[in-house]
This record gives sequence, C-alpha cells and structure tokens, in this order.
Amino acid sequence: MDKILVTRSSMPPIDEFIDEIKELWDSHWLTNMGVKHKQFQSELRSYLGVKNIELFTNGHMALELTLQALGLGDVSKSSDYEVITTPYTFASTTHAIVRNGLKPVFCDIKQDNYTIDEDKIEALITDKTVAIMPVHVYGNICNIEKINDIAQKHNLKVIYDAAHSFGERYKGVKVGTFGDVSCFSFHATKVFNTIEGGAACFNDDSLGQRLYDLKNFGIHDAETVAAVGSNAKMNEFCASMGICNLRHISEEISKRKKVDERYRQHLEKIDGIRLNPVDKDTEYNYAYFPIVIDEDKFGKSRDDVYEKLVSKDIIPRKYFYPLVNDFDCYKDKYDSSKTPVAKYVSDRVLALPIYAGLELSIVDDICEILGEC
Ligand code: T4K
Repeated sequence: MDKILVTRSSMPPIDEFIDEIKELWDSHWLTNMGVKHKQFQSELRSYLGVKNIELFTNGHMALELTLQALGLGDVSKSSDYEVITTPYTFASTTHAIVRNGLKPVFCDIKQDNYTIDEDKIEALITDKTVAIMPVHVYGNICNIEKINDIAQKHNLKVIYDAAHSFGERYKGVKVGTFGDVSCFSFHATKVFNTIEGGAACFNDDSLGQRLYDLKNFGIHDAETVAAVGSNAKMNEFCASMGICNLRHISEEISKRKKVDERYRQHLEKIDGIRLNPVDKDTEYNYAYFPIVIDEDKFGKSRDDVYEKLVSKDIIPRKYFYPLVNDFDCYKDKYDSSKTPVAKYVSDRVLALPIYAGLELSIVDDICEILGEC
C-alpha cells in the first residue's frame, strides 16, 4: 500500500485541464493578467460573493502585500507598530507581519475552536497597535462580531488569514467578506487549489490599485511605472487550474464531509481524543481533521500515536507544532508560556489524513490503529 499522507491535491480530470490550457498554446500568452487570470478572477469573485478580489502567486504574498497595501508598517525598516495575531498558525501569518517591519503581538487562542481568544485581545492593545490578524484555523471561524467591535472601538484594521476557510459560510454569510481584507491560499494542499495561488478580498475599492501595483511592479502601462511594486502575479496555468477546480468544488467538499463523518463515527466516544468542534452557524469545508490527544485520559501521547501511525505508513502532521512563538527565528523575542492554551493544544494536536479521494475503508483502518493505541 502507498503511504497515506495528510492530504492529497485535488486534480480535475486531465482532459478538462488540457482543454482549458489549449488556448495558451495558441496564444503564447502565459502570464501578466491574461484571459485566464481575468476569467478566474471574475468567477471567483462571484463564487466567494466578495466586492473586490486580487489574485496572487500564493496565499503568503496575498497576506504580505495586503499589509503593505494598507500602509501599516515600513518594509524598508523595522517599526514598533504592532499587529495582534495568533501563534497557532502556519509560519506565513507571522512572517507576513514581520516582513512588513511590523511587530507581532501574540494573543492566546480558545480551547474550544483554537481561534484567537477575542476576550484577550483588548488587554494587548497599546498606542502602537495598528491591526488584528486572526486566522480561521482549520476552517473554524473566529468571533468576527466581537473582533469587529474591538477594531472599530480602537480604530484598527482587521486582516483575516482565511487560508483554511475557502468556500465556507458563517451565519449564511460567505467568509471572504469579513474584516477589511480576507486572504485565501490556493496551495496544492488546500481544499481548493490553483497549484500555487492566493487571493485578497476586500470592500475598499481604493485598495485594489495598491494591491495591483504591489503585485505588478507598479506598472500602469508600457511607459508608466507609478509605484515601487513587487512581482506576485498569478500565471495563466494556475488560473486555468483554478477555473477547472472551481467547477468541482462542491463535490470536493461533500466528499470531504463523508470522510469527516466517518472519523467522527469512530472517534467521537473515545476518552482522551478531542475532535474539532461543530458549530451550527458554520458551513464547513472540512479542510483538516485535527484531534487533540490528552495523554492522561487516552493513555498514549500525541507523539506515541504519531509514531504508531507512521510505522503503519499513515503520515499525519502536527499542524500546528511547534507554535510560531517557539520557532527558532522568534523564540528569543517571545515566550510561548504566555499563550498557554495555544501551547497546550500545539503539544497535543495531530492532523489526520483527509482529502476527497480518501477511501472510507482507510479511515476505518486509521481509527482501528488509534483504537489499538
Ligand atoms: N496562512 C495559513 C494559515 C496557512 O496554513 C498557509 C499555508 C498560508 C497562510 C500560506 O499560504 P501559501 O502561501 O502556502 O499559499 C503546507 C502548505 O505548503 C501550506 O500551503 C499550508 N498553509 C500548510 C498548512 O501546509 P507543509 O510544509 O506541511 O507542506 P508539505 O509539502 O509537507 O505537504 C503536506 C502534504 O500535502 C504532503 O504530505 C502531501 C500533500 N501534498 C503536498 C504537495 C506539495 C500534495 O498532495 N501535493 C503537493 O503538491 O505546508
């Protein structure tokens, strides 16, 4: 049996992709906002139900250039402006802040859904705070109402790292509409992929030109370079992949839902294993299947379970361990004991394999191995 990895990229039928990219051979137009980029941008805008959307090479550049476009820091030098964020995330969230010359201030997470603890945000606000950057981790939606109230009261920007929440709704509202900007990742490992890719969604029309300038060298036309921009354009092949995968997104999510349900049937009643919560207000995309293992009740640690699964060719991942504030590049400046809930979860979490093509019998096998533990 091949190894079962934590996820497997969703691919459209190969003929569908070939049909989509045939035009590129005819036109020889491969990048720089060609027809596929425009079509994909427009289809995505309506699927996500957002007012404005800019596409990027990846989710990280969407986050990093969004912070730059909002003019919160100074990329050429460190400032002491602060952004309140969570340490319980992928490296990208924090790196985007730091690479803008801004200082991340880590707020602890909630034990129930692992998103930023909105009740602990206000205590971290200083006269240097310019923004809040929460993460809808595993597709669990942050307390957007409370975060919005705090941001309005203190005049802060809110940038949601929505990398895990593509296609979701909260109280019937599509997630890309929350905050000043919501950024998605379309990486190969995501529920929806464009091979590599990302997008920033926003309401403020004036942000569009700034984001466009930053992703395309500030070029307005062949003889006008109006801003000091970078290069973070989505190319025509990635946009074509997006066009194809978007046709299959509801099927993708419903297949993942079945995998999620099967895991829950097996694991729901096991003492010492905590499953991702189910919030009645959220329409999930089933991006991840994290479990949190309490050794005292379960009898084995997260690392014991990890080793056991790996020995049977099942490769889960410790998303998210180590915590960002324990990374080599940050640990001298931060103390993860100040975010104890995040530390607790990070030391015990294991993301089990989940993807549309995962056979339910393999889910049964994985759960049997967990049972043997
Ligand atoms: N914010 C958050 C909260 C994020 O989680 C991420 C990305 C970002 C921002 C930034 O978005 P991007 O700039 O990446 O668009 C993976 C992904 O590379 C990363 O996109 C993702 N988060 C993170 C949670 O997971 P790794 O280091 O675990 O990837 P890797 O290469 O170990 O792959 C994991 C598994 O995925 C493999 O075991 C098999 C499968 N896989 C992988 C690749 C590369 C495939 O099936 N196909 C593939 O092409 O980071």
